[in-house]
Amino acid sequence: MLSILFAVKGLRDYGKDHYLLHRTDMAAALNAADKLKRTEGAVEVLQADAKGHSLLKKYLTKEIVEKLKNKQTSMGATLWDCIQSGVANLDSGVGIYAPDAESYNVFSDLFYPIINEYHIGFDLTKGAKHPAPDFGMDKLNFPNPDPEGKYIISTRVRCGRSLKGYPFNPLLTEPQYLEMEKSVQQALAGLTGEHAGKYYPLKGMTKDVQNQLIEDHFLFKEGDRFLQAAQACRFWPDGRGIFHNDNKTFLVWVNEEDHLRIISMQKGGDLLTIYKRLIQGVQQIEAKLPFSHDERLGFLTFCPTNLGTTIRASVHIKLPKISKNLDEFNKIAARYNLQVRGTAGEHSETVGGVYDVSNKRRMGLTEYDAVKEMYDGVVELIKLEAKSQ
Ligand code: ADP
Ligand code: DAR
Repeated sequence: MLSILFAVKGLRDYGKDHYLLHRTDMAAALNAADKLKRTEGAVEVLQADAKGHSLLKKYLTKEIVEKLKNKQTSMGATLWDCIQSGVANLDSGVGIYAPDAESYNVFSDLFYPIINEYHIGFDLTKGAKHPAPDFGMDKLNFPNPDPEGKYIISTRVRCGRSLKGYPFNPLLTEPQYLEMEKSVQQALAGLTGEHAGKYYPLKGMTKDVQNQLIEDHFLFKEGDRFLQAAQACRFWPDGRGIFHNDNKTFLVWVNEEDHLRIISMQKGGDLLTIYKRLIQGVQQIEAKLPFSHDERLGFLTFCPTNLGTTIRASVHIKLPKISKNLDEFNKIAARYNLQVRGTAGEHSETVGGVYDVSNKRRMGLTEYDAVKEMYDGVVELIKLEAKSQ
């Protein structure tokens, strides 16, 4: 028991040092022996926290640690690089990230059961393969589910893309961040029509401009402790930024959690217009930049929850009757494979009863299916709200 307490205390102290060092290259600070020691203590730390409910806690066993602790990918990723965030943040929901594309294969004994559980109904251990990309252009039909604007405040559809040949955050060097930013900025400068816009590096952006963009839900938040502990914030804000068109209805995040987050959004519930704008934007960008795609996993991302289609289609919606009790609301949403987030997105609370409701699944279905799953679920939630007392 004493050893567990020391392990937990050590990690808690380690956690503090961790955040102070996130601006430097942590790989130098945490050598291989450090990483191995923490990996060997991880199961005890996770299991000692009674409140923890992460998928990492559920699936990281001593047997898996023994089997994977000395493995490395060709880019040098270790098991510790995958699990460090979930061990430092015991309240994680998932708790694991891939330091590079190869990690999904080298550490598949841990990634696969976590992927199978998160992406409901998709089972890699039974040979499942993510379907080929299909935006469903031949069958788009999403009439506005709330034409009178009684419930839906705004709608957003985003996807993630990784640049082929580059690792993910924990292994990226500062020169790589800068070179990726340069090549993405050049590609985005060539966008035409309603997608044309301007790139704004985070470095040099005034705090007022940055905070207003975040407040308006256009720009990613800063200081996410899960990403910090995953070594996703090193050299911040170098190489990070946002592209958007004049109307801020088409946006691209550069080097936040993923290399690219491509976003289409606007006020109201006109999902069809928003989804079409995203498709056209992705098609323009993929003609200029090679994306990292896997035969079995689909489009590759830093977090396993975003693999496959990488699509998160969401509405900001007010459903005061059925969302009165949040636990109940989450259960209702889960019936339609929907996920409820707070007004400012992940790890946030609701403000004024506005919830971010989106599809949870991103693997084992097509891009069209993922968007339709959100659409169909939101239609049902509105019906339930309308007939509730
Ligand atoms: P992601 O969508 O990239 O996975 P988050 O959950 O952090 O990440 O959400 C990112 C931002 O997008 C947050 O500011 C969130 O409020 C905003 N957002 C999500 N859905 C909508 C929506 N339908 N309308 C407006 N803003 C939205
Ligand atoms: N915060 C981490 C990741 C959950 C999924 N969200 C992402 N990838 N933004 C957790 O384990 O809770």
